[in-house]
Amino acid sequence: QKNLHLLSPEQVELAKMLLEEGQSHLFEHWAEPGVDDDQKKGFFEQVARLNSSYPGGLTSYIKNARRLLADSKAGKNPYDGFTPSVPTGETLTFADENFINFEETGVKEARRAAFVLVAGGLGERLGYNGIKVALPVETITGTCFLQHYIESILALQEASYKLLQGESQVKIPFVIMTSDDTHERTLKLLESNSYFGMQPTQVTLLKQEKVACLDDNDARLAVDSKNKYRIQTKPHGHGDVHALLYSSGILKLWRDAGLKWVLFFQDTNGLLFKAIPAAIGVSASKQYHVNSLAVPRKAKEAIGGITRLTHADGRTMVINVEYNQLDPLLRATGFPDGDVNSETGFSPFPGNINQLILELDSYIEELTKTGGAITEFVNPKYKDSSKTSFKSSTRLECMMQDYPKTLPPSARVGFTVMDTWLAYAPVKNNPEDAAKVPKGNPYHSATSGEMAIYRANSLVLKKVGVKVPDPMLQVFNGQEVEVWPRIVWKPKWGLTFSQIKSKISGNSSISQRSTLAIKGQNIFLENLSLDGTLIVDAVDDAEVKVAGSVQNKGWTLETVDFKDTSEPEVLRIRGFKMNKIEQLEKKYSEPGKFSLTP
Ligand code: UGB
Repeated sequence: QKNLHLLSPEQVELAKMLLEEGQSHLFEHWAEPGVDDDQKKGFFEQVARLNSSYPGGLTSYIKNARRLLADSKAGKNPYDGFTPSVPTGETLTFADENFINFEETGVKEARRAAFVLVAGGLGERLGYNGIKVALPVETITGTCFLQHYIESILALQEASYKLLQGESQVKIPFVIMTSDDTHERTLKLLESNSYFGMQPTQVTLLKQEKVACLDDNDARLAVDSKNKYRIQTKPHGHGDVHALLYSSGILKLWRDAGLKWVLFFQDTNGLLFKAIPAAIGVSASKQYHVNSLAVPRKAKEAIGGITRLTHADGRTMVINVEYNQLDPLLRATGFPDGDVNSETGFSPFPGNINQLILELDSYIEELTKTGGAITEFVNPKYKDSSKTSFKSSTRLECMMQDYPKTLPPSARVGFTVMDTWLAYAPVKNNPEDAAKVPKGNPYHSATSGEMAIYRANSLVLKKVGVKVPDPMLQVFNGQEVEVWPRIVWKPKWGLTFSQIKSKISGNSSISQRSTLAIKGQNIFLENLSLDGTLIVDAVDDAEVKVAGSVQNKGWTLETVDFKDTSEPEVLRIRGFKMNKIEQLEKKYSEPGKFSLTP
C-alpha cells in the first residue's frame, strides 16, 4: 500500500493481480517508501515480463500451477484412461527408390519451408562451458553446429531453386530460439562470422523467458534468495517455441509468403540434415499436419516412443511418450510384458528424436486457439511422502513435442523412421556419464557424435559405390566406438543421395586410416584411391576432377584425456585429436576446370 504511489497504472494492476492470486508474501519484506525504490521498480519490470511472456499471463500460470501441483500430489497419471497402440507412419531405407523419390519431393518443397532451431538450453549434462551450437560437429574442419546447420539450409535452398528453374530464388527463413543463457553468445557467433553466409535478414532470434519458480502446492511464487525484490525463475522448456513463434507474428508472415512447412530441430545433431529432404518429402506426400522424425528404438532405450493413445472416451492422439512412462503404461493396459522388442529386434514404438515438421496452415489454426500454450507438467521433489513441501522450488515445464496433444482427432499426425546411423547423433552427455552408458546403448557424447559423422559419410559413400573398409573399434574417454575413415564434405557438395552420386564415378576407394575433406561444391571424385589425407577446396565456379592415387602419412587420431586441462575443452570432451602428420591439400580460388591428379 505504502509504495503504491511509485507505480504506474499498469503496475498497480499487476500488484492487484498478485494479491488476488495469493502472492502477498512477495511484498512482505519490502522496505519503506524511499528505500530500494529502484529495486521495487525492477521487481515490477520483471513481473510485467513474466506476465506478458506466458500465454494468458501470470494469472494463468498460477492457476495452471495449482492444478498440476494438486494432480501431482494426488499421484494422478496423465495417461489414465488411455490405451497405447502402435501408430502408422513411414519407414525409410536410405538410398532405395522410395527414399530417393521422397528426397526429390522434399527438395522441391524446401522452398516453402522455414527452419526453427531450439537453442535456449545450456546443456548442463554435457558440462561444456560455451553454447552448444558453437561446438565443432567434427574436428577435421572445426565447423560448428550453427555453421553446419546454416550451410545445410543454404544448400537445400540452392538445390530447391535448381530443381525449380524459372521460379524466383527463395530465401529459407531461419529462426533460432535463444534464452538469457544463450542469446548474446549466439548473436555474437553469427555476427562475427557474417551469419555463415546466410543473409542476416533470413535469420530471426526469438528469446524465450524463464518462468517463475513455485515454493509450495498453493503455487506461491518463490522469492530469489539473493534479492528479495526478485522472483526466482527457471527455464520452462523447449515447448516455449510455439508461443514465441505465435506471438512474434512471424507465422502469418510466412503464410502470406506462401510457406507451407515449419521444421523444428535441436542444437547438436550433426546428422539431421541427411534425413531432412526425405522427411519433408514424406510430409508433403502424406499431407501430414505433424511429422515426427524417429529412429528404430530398442525396447526400454532411454528415448521417448511415438505412440498412439486412445482414451476410453474416444479421444485419440499420436504422441511422444517418455520411455519411463511407456513401459508402465503398457503393463497397465493389457501388455503384461511391457515395452519389448518385436521380431525386428526393435520396440514397435519408434524412438522420438524431437525433430518435427508441422504444416503451417493447421499450425496457425491450432495456435490461434491455444495462443501457443503447450500441455505442461510439473516435477516437484517432495520433502516426504505427505507431499506437502518441496526440497527446493519447482516450476512448470513444457516440451515442443507435446504440441499434438491438443490437436483434434482429424489431424494427420504421422512419423518418419530413418536409420539411426543416418539421422541421429546428438551431443548431450559428458565423458564420465557417457562411459557409464550400458554397452550397446548410444553414448550421445562428443566422442560418439563426431564418430557418427564419419560412419554416416562412409556408409553413404559405400552406397554410391566407393570402396570403404570396415571400421576399427577404439576406446576414447572410456567409450568404445567404431572408427571409420574420417570423411567430411560441405552440405553444398551433397545433401541428397542423387547429388552425392552425381559427384562420384569410376572405382574409388578410401582406406580406414584416411581423412578426406571436400570443401567445395563442384568437386568430382573419379577413380580416386586415397590412403592418407586429402583436403580439397574450391570456389563454386571452379570444377575440379580428383583422380588417381593419393598416398601420404596422413592424420592419425591421438588420444586426449578429458582430465588433461592443457588441452582445449572441445578436444577433451571427445577424447581424441587429429595429429596432422602429412596431407595433400589443394585450394582452387579461380573459376575454371581443373584436374587434381597426384
Ligand atoms: N532447449 C531450449 O531451447 N529451451 C529450453 O528451455 C530447454 C531446452 P536437451 P532433453 O533428443 O534425445 C529432448 O536438454 O530436454 C533446447 C526431448 O525432450 O538436449 O533432455 C536445447 O537447447 C526428449 O524427448 O534435451 O530431451 C536443445 O536444443 C528427447 O527426444 C533442445 O531443446 C531428447 O531431446 C533439447 O534439449 C533427445
